[in-house]
Amino acid sequence: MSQSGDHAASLFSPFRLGEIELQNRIVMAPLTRNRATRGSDAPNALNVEYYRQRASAGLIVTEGTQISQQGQGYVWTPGIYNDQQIAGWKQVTDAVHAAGGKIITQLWHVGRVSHVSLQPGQQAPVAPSAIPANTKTYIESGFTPVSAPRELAADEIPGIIADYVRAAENARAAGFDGIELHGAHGYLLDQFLRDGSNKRSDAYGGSLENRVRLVLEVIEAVATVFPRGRIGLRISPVSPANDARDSDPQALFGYLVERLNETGIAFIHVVEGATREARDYLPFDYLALRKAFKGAYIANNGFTRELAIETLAEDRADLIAFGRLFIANPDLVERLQQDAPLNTPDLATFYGGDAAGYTDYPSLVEKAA
Ligand code: 8OZ
Repeated sequence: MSQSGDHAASLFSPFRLGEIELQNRIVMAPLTRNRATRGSDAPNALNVEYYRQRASAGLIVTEGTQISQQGQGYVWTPGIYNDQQIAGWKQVTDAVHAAGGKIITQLWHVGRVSHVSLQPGQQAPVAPSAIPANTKTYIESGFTPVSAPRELAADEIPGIIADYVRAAENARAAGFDGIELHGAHGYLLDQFLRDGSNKRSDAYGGSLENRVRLVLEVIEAVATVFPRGRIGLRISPVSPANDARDSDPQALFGYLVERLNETGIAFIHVVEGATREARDYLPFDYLALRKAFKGAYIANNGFTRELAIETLAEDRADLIAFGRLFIANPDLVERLQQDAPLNTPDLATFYGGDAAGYTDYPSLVEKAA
């Protein structure tokens, strides 16, 4: 029998992720969709329906959700820093739980990947160092280069950590099963990790120990709100997304994982290769990270059914996160189980808009009707 015949079952078997019981090994990856309520950046009924439709995933990781207005980098992304946003998210978690699913939120601070029009008082975005990223964001008027950032003063860092703590408290109040810290794709935490964006000479820059400091401090701070078994970190070791660069990613992420073991967090969620592009973009030993890390390993980026099954069979991951396939297939789990054909995602409706290309992809049942 083919590998998919013999080993497919593991993809659909339950898994205990730290303290979270999952019904299968399929994770819905965090996906930016820019459909929060305009003006408040609070989740709304359309967002509730979108997540409810996808509740058969073993675990949903919400789209990146800014911990503060300063942490926002794109228009119409949801926040989790005020009561209206908490109330919106509560509707989402209630709907997912009622449908038998589990959902954690991805806490996000974009750092230098922002635009003055999104920032409090139209100020410059913040970063470890005053180095602009060579990347674009989108604002109401469309795609635009990001604004030049200013360097964070050391005495501002406790305020950012406090924003993470408030966001974690809000996530708990909103009924989430846990939190994922967005440490990938060239956003704030990743900017601190990497020597291409972090040129600081204080305790947060220079040595590996100093560059991982902020991530570890944020973890310790949010661990006062959620148990460690409900906290994870997303990383993208070689992805060039948003101008992320480091002179030695293998050493950096190898060291980070050793330090993460001391924290006892439940998982790392690893974007393998270049985000949305080649998995073999640059050589990197992901298996070394998996083996070094004591918690669970969620693998992501460009997975097919076949590769997911093979990856679990070879014990290269505990869980597989699918992004684009979940955009187009609300019942992805059912389709993978049946090895049924998949709907094709429509790039034109990924970012912003209404129900079209968001909640109107048909399930197998709807298609048959
Ligand atoms: C696509 C568009 C905007 C943001 C990421 C949060 O790359 C994002 C994102 C993706 O992690």
